Amino acid sequence: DDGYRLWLKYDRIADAAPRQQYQRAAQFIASSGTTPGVRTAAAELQRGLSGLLGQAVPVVAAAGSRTGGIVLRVDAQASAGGQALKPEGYHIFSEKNNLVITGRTDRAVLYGAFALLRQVQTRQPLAGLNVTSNPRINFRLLNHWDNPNGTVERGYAGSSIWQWYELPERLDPRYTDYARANASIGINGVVINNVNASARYLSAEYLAKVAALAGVMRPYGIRVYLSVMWAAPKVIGGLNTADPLDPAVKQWWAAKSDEIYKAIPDFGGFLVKANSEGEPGPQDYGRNHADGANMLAQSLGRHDGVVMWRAFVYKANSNGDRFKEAYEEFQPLDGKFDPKVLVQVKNGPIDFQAREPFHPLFGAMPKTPLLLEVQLTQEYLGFATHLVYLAPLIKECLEADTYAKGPGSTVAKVVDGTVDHHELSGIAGVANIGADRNWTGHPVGQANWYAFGRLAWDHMLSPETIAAEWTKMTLTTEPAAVRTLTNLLEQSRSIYVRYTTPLGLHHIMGESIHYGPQPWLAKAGRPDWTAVYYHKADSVGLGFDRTAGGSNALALYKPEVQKQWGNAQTCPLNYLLWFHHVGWRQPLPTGRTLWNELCTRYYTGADSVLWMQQQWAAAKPALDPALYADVAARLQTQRKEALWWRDACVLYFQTLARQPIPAPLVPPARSLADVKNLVQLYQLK
Ligand code: BDP
Repeated sequence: DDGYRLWLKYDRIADAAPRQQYQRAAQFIASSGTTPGVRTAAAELQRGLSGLLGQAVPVVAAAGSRTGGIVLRVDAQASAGGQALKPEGYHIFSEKNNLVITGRTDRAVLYGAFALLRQVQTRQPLAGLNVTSNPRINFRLLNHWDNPNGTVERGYAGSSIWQWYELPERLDPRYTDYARANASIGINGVVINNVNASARYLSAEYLAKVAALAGVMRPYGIRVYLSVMWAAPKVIGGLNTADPLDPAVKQWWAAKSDEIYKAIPDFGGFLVKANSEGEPGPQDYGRNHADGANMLAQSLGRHDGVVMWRAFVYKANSNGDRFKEAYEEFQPLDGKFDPKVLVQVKNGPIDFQAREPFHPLFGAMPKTPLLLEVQLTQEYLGFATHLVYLAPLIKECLEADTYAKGPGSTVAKVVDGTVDHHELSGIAGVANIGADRNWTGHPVGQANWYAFGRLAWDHMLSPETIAAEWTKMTLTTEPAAVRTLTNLLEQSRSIYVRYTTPLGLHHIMGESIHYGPQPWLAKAGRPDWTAVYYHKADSVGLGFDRTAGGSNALALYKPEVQKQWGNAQTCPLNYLLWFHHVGWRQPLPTGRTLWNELCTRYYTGADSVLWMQQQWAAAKPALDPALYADVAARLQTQRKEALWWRDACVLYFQTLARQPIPAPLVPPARSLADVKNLVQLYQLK
């Protein structure tokens, strides 16, 4: 199994008894629909069911008097249990011994078709099926950090899947499989290019290519979006300014929007990274983010599109606390954004670390729809080498309580619009997809793509449910193996945190490449790109004091949240060093001192990778041999590098803590100089 088919495997069900039951319930597919979406749904059902059931399943125009089939029905009035469905929501129910998949739009029916296939793929019964499902979030997007030259920023699965030099004439069949995979998990939009954007995409030449891609995505309910380079009016428009208040600039964007919608009538809109990490933006002209976002939103005019404006900003050479900077720039702009603007906020205040407290902007901008951005590509989580299932990380953020409107104002409810009654709601995952045959490099990276889509559709789903679904659809349906693998996936993220950044440590990874440990990093292009800026280790202790006695970043949160994290004695250990500078000899609730607890976590974390290897090995009989071997080899590297992290961190922090590695832990055999050499090697040009 080369992994290309992802979770859409559709192999014949080996067990005769369940197969025959499904065969009886799926003898035909009735679809009178002529719209592309319904045709797509019928084709996918036919493909999936024929494969799974090992027999041809015909598509007919109408069920007539036949029973034992599946009926697709777009019905503008469709409702379920007296409740109107959302435009993308579906209802599956039994009627006259047929299963009906209905919804108000053809996209809804397509999602219902994939839900039915999932039911079969995960071996759930079809008899008496009655499921209604509405997406909780409206814009469910992948963000590709793909460049026009085919590279992918922070991509670890090969080059970009977009073949710009072949477009628009040749449409790689892979685009269709990509669209199928996304539709199967409810993703309805893709931003196809890097936020560090090239102006190239806005040229007529490239818009024709983008339009060709949009044509592939359309029948799958997926809209295409573009990241835009703020200075495009200068770079390709011949203007000498990109000032958002300049009439010529406004006119340029309005004309550009018209041109885009002419080529792509269902174009989704723009994503903007401005005045961040050297990218141009409205501040270059003394304007603010709202000035920029609003001008762009207005340029969309009557077209049905949105502007997603990123809040990932931190001023150059800031001496304060990077934690606070996005808040300080954006919170005062609440209420100033055009209704077509969503502000896109990363899950945490720093940058996609293995664990971060939720971003303080969530709950602090009630008048602005905030779009949650999470990272699926494992920039800080071991690239495509370490097995880390991300649903627990995403879920931890979604479930965090902002207390914005009293208890229960979770990030999920801020994002889905229920807390502040927003119509626009969105979530984006920075894609982990590349041209590698298996799409994600690490085979288990596929689970992160899958889990993102499922959580975007329904953030109430548990990471466990999603892991079990993905495992059954992708790896095996053998019950004991499913249990073992689901548990392995679920534990993997907290294990990664333990051997890399336990107790709330953050941003101590290798410079620039963001791989491996470099806690000693003290000099970089900016102070907030070093490690020492974040861990603040000294002879007294470890951790960033963000209480009132320190940077006071805690004050950005509601009092209830401050209470939960503000006291070093009661702060949950997972967040301790995010908010407190703690003495090395300070006893923790575990009964160990900070130093001993730190060592214990690094050691048990690294040893847990041995456990991961054992779990994977235990499932071997149920797994495809090639896939088994691939992951087993990656786990060997993961074990080696977990020890690398452990040794680097305990040896470096020991130079400040000046205490022995507590027994029974065995001190590393290598020296700090040895590990530093290793890290340097990985950074050689
Ligand atoms: C950081 C990445 C950088 C991205 C940036 C962003 O290191 O490559 O451009 O985020 O999100 O994590 O804009």
